[in-house]
Amino acid sequence: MWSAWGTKKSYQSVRTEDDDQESTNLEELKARHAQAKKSLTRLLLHRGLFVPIVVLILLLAAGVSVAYFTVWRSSITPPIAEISPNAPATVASPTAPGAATFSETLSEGGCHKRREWRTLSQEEKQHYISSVHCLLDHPSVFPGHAIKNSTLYEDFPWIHSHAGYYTHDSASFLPWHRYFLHIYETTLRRECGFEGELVYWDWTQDWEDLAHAPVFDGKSGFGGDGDPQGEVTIGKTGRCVVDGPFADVEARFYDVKFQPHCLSRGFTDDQGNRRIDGTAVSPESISNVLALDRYDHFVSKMESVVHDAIPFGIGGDFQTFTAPYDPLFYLHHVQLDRLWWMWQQQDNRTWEYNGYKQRHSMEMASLDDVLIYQGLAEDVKVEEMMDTQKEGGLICYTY
Ligand SMILES: [Cu+2]
Repeated sequence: MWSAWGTKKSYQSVRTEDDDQESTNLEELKARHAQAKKSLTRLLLHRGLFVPIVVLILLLAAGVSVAYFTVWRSSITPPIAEISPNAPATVASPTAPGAATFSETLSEGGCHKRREWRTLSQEEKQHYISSVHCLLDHPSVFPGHAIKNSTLYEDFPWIHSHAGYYTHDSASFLPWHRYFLHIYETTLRRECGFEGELVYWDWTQDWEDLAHAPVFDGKSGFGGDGDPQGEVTIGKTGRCVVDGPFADVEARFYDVKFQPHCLSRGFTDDQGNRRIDGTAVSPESISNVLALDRYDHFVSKMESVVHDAIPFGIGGDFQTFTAPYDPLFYLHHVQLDRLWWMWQQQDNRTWEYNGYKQRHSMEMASLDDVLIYQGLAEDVKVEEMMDTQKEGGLICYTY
């Protein structure tokens, strides 16, 4: 036979010599094997074991097939919860990859920095948008309320048009909205897996052509103007927003009136020009407002000049007290909050607070005043909203 160190050639020559002997052995083996097979079959039939063994083999084969099919199916089919027939194709999962980059914005004080919309990556924009959109899939926190069977998304315009109404035209305009934004942010995190911070729209960068700002992008933003060919839904110019991820938003209220309609905007003028006047949010206008040194003067100009320009320019839902139906409301108000924060940084004005306590009231404002949220969250004192980085405070962020 072939020795371990032999070449292939030497093996072949040895094999030729042993050929006859090997074929004899093979015949003998075959005969023995046939004999053994016959004996075994006879034994099985004789003892009545043949049928139970065949059944056992068939059962085992079936079990293996079912297990294999289950594993294969789960590898190609996502869980049912992920297949929502109503989810728009442009909306990614709230835990989209890339979301984690939001968390790399810690300031020196350990609080997160809020950023401008256009500095976000595509993934971060998608993550923000899909987190906001997710509120539409959650039930209202007000069971048995006037907005029964509504969504968590709708709770925010509801509270803004009720409790929030009284804070406009008063000192509490800024602190009330500061906490309102915080409630929104924590709701997004808790209910929708949001991993970032709220973002702002710095309109001073677009003031010369607000109507074409990146926030209105139909693919990477919040959709554009209402359809100029469409019918007027609300107000004088509000028409259905038909592009972007929020074109499916159904607003049931217009201010305090029950008037179901599509999310609407209207900034195309009678001549068909898409235009929003940005004079009030130009860098010059903003620096004039930031130069005011009394809180009551500052808050008044902030609301009546800077704040009003955007909702009245965009029109539709945004221009009334149910403005938070428009997702841009939040980016606009974070920018207003940022300007207040900038104003507070000058000359140690963090704790400056004066003016009238609330709308239609002649009572003077104080840091002890309570800001009311009617159950959307716990009420808080104005004092809690003055420093965005107070140790042990309710809020922790910077710009
Ligand atoms: Cu408001």
